[in-house]
Amino acid sequence: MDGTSSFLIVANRLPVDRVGESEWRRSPGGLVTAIAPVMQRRDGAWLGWTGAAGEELKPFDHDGMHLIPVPLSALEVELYYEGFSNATLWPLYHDVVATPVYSRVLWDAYRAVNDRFARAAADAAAPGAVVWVQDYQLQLVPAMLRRLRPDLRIGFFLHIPFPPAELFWQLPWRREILEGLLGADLVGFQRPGGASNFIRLCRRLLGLQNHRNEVQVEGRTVRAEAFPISVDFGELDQLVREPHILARAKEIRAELGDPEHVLLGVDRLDYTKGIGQRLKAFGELLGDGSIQPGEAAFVQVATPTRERVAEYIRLRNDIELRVGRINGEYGMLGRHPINYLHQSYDKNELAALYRAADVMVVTPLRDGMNLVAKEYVSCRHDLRGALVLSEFAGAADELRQAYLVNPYDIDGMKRAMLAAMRATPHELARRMRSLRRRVATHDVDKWAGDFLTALENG
Ligand code: ADQ
Repeated sequence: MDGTSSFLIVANRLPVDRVGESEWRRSPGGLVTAIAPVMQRRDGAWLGWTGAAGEELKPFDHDGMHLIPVPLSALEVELYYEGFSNATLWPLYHDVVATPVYSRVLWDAYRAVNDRFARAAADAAAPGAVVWVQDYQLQLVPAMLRRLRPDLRIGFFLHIPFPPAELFWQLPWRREILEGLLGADLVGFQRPGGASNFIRLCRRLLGLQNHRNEVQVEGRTVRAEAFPISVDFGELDQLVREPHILARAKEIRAELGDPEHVLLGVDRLDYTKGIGQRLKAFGELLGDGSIQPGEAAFVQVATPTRERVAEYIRLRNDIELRVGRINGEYGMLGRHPINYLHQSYDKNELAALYRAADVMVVTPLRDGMNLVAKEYVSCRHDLRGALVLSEFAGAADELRQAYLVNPYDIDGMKRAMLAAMRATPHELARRMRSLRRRVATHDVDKWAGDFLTALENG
């Protein structure tokens, strides 16, 4: 029997986190903010996992959104989520900066969980509903869902990079993944390069015909296109003007000993983010005397993430060793050049940090977009502050007035950090004005609107 929702989001996680025993709180983050109003307007539902293994919950309402939990067993969390999603697809799609694990057991779990999500979506969707599937954990859902419900309008958005054919080719299940995505009417990517990689693979691997960014599959047209995701510029811009944020930003600088330059990194502790490379560059600036101890402080906030996956355990050890070495060598009693925080922060504290930082250092080795770069820009209406940004982040396509760097080039990063620290207020304002114009006119609302318009009118 068909369900009743005319608009459905299908994502690995539900947009809520548990607080206490039975209370829920809306998760922070752009996707929820962008989509919540559409959900409320359209009698929408959101299908996803609660984040707790082995939990079977009935659908419930929260914050004007209808939420449909999809259960995962502890073993499925290990094989589908930590395994195929985060130890196979994640490194493969990020330039194989870590070695992907190819295992048939993981693949079987991925397929089984995707099938469960597709069935739940088929049950929840009203006739002719619009269904928007999110991200790399659910790439088989579009085709599985179309088989069950050919009446639906199906969109898919990939939040991470889509790799070049030469890398994707490694995947033993490359055909299945491509065919899974081709179940959608519209496949969205962060960058135009992702869309063209996808089209090229459809041609070479599946022998499909294409006309520009459209491929023909079994009499249907599938469109591939870039929709760069963004942040809620207006909300951040307002938040950071509040007196308590400004006061906290001042306090942060004082706590750091009021150095001339505060540099900041904010990332999940992930090997794609280039945290080690940026700390190495900073350490060398201290080592070769380009900056004096006490002149600059580096704050690195690294959110704990995927802590049971082997590569992440290794990475944490590497980073903490590096931080310890640099602080040991260049610190003074009570003053460390690197303030490393392996913690998650709330949005007020993050906004204050953004406001306190003279140089925001965002140097991923590969990143779908990188929202931190756009959040920083949104928080600098004072037109101060410099953004050092990796060419390998999707955000580099739009934020052309950042200090763009190749994170593999340590000397280049050192030069960019120094240039950012030494820039005149006039130069900083000129760059920041242009960066802000871009983010203000291309916020997360526009992202969701553009995708849904293309899906429904395509
Ligand atoms: P992520 O890899 O998680 O996202 P990013 O885009 O930077 O990377 O988003 C991280 C979010 O988490 C930001 O909103 C940031 O403020 C927040 N965050 C980071 N560290 C935090 C901390 N210590 N405390 C609190 N919040 C913290 C994936 C892709 C990206 C893509 C996004 C959205 O890898 O390339 O931009 O999805 O599509």
